[in-house]
Amino acid sequence: MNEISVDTKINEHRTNWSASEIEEIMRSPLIDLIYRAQTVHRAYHPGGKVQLSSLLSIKTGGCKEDCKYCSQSAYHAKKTGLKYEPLMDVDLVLEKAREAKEAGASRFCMGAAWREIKEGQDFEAVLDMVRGVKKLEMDACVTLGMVTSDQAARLAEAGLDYYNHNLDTSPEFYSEVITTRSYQDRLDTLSEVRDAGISVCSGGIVGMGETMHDRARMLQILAEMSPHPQSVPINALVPIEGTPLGDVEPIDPMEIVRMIATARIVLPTSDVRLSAGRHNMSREIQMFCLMAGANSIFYGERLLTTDNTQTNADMQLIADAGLTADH
Ligand code: SAM
Ligand code: DTB
Ligand code: SF4
Repeated sequence: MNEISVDTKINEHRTNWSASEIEEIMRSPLIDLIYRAQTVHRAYHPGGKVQLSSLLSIKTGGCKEDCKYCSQSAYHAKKTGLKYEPLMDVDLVLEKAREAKEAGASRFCMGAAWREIKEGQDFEAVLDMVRGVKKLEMDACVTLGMVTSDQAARLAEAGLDYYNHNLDTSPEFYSEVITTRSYQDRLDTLSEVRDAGISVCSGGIVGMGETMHDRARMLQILAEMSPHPQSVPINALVPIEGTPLGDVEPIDPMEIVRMIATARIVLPTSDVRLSAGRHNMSREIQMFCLMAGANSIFYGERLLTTDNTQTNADMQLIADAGLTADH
């Protein structure tokens, strides 16, 4: 990739974006949007690297939250038929981490279908998992629901690099999707994570019936954080049969490209991850997302409860784009 110069005055790192400014960018002519996103991307992330994170569901199903998109909520368990699985053994998790590393992932993300962390045996086991992943010289990431300051401090002490907790959508649309915890709860968890010195991984989902304004609002709130979240996953809704959002009409894939490009522009230093939903996207759309500034993907054959793209296809995609995997 050749480096091109960028006017950093126009494309600077800001925490005072308004939602309407962001929406205007998102709706701008596609070629202008992509050009601007590429310009920011090359200035802030030279080198053409794609970061690879592997996911593992360490505790599956039976969650007390009612997130309408999620296969793991106990509210939809009868209809989804998802099998509940208790917390996995530490050794088995570390075996999976080792496999992910061998396949080329640099980060291992462990997800638990918990509303919040509870002190005790399970939390102690998760701390051991974090320590084990660090011993493998991988970045460690967990997503465990809400955390207290004490729990965040213990995770930091164990060596945790990233904590994933998504805003999911705008504050205005949020109550259409989740009613069992508030937007403020999410922001509070993110503050605890930040204050503990752990890098924040926070993004959301497109394709749940939200407007472009909702998407811009979510990006505005992420961009208000200081520092900006180090990692921003953009998920396309994976429609799961039996969930309330299981038969939502899929959005035009170009809207995902627009979301990625806009995230790249307003969050210039963040890693923007093209996350769930790639399985339903063409190779060309994924390529477009990489051109629009995505510099990270979920890598590995499974996400949490659904399939992801095959690893060899991902390696081919990265090579064909003229990029390289960041090990
Ligand atoms: N229980 C924890 C929590 O919600 O914070 C951690 C796991 S949860 C599955 C992590 C994130 O995955 C959600 O916030 C949501 O953004 C994303 N996600 C879950 N199900 C999804 C789906 N069907 N399609 C797209 N994204 C999804
Ligand atoms: C995130 O933003 N996406 C991941 C991760 N954080 C934990 C989860 C995607 C889940 C997709 C649906 C599933 O496999 O259950
Ligand atoms: Fe539970 Fe997380 Fe799924 Fe919501 S997204 S139901 S909190 S596992």
